[in-house]
Amino acid sequence: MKKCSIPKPKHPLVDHIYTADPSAHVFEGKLYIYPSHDLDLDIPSNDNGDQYAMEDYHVLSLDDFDSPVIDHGQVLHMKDVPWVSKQMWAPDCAFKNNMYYFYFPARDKDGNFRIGVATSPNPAGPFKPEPNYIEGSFSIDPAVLVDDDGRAYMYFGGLWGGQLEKWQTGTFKPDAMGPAGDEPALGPRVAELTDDMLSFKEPPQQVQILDENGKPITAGDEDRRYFEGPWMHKYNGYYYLSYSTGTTHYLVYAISKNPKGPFVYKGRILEPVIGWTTHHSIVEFKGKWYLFYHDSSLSGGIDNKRCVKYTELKYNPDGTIQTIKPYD
Ligand code: FUB
Repeated sequence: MKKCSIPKPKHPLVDHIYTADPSAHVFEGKLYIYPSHDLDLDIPSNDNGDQYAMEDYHVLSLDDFDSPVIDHGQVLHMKDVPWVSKQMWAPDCAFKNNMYYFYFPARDKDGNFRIGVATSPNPAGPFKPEPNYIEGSFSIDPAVLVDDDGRAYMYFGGLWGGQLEKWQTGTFKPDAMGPAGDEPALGPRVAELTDDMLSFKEPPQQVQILDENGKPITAGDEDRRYFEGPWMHKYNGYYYLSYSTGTTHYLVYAISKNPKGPFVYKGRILEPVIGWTTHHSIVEFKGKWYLFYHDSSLSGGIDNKRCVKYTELKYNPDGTIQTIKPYD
């Protein structure tokens, strides 16, 4: 366990390790952040994401924004997960049944991304992995919402290195491409979880994201179409699905009255950050809302050496989110 300094908005939360893809939650009255742990490796960037060669996870926590950040150390390593071959990417954590469930994507022994789960009675881990990945899981970036009625939903999926294009038929097709520019974009997938949080209750289904006229956002609409990094939160009775647009580097959001959609596109949350990827979570803590995100500023712009940051997020009276400029 390492005690770090008191965090400042829009500054790296910690600087003794590289961190990315923060999933923030309030557990036991504190803020817990579940990030990817970027390694200090010099690997050329490519569209397959080979530069993101992470091997383990740490958990960060803070009592409040005027308290030091605690790094709870390594909570899971790939050598302890029998099905994993490499690349432990963006995780999330959920609480139910008096247990913490840590969800993480990684490549299996065939090189396909799958999603696994590991458990702990403590939000800071360590987490004990299930021996196999969740049956029926594929692609990357799990985000789990435990709804007010106790039902839990996993949102996941990412294009390119995340392989979502290759799962359009429900089986892995190594040569499959995404839709043409004028066709509906691929959406993230959603599956309800079983009560024990360890399996899918149903086959994952595609989430639809529509424009203001009720038409599906097209694959060519790269400022608005889904790319990766889904997050789900609730505000004033609406489900807010937020995500990265990948190639255009925005964080955007769409809303619905139903956890499975369809969702209607509403706008931009965060303008592009330093580095190729942008990835986030949104959490309410002590009556205010916060955006946790990352950029590559700590390494001077290297894609695979990122740092988690936070800033306050504000809603307008009509429920829309005020766009954040990361460097103002
Ligand atoms: O950290 C590896 C990958 O980069 C994540 O899974 C994506 O969301 C992107 O942030």
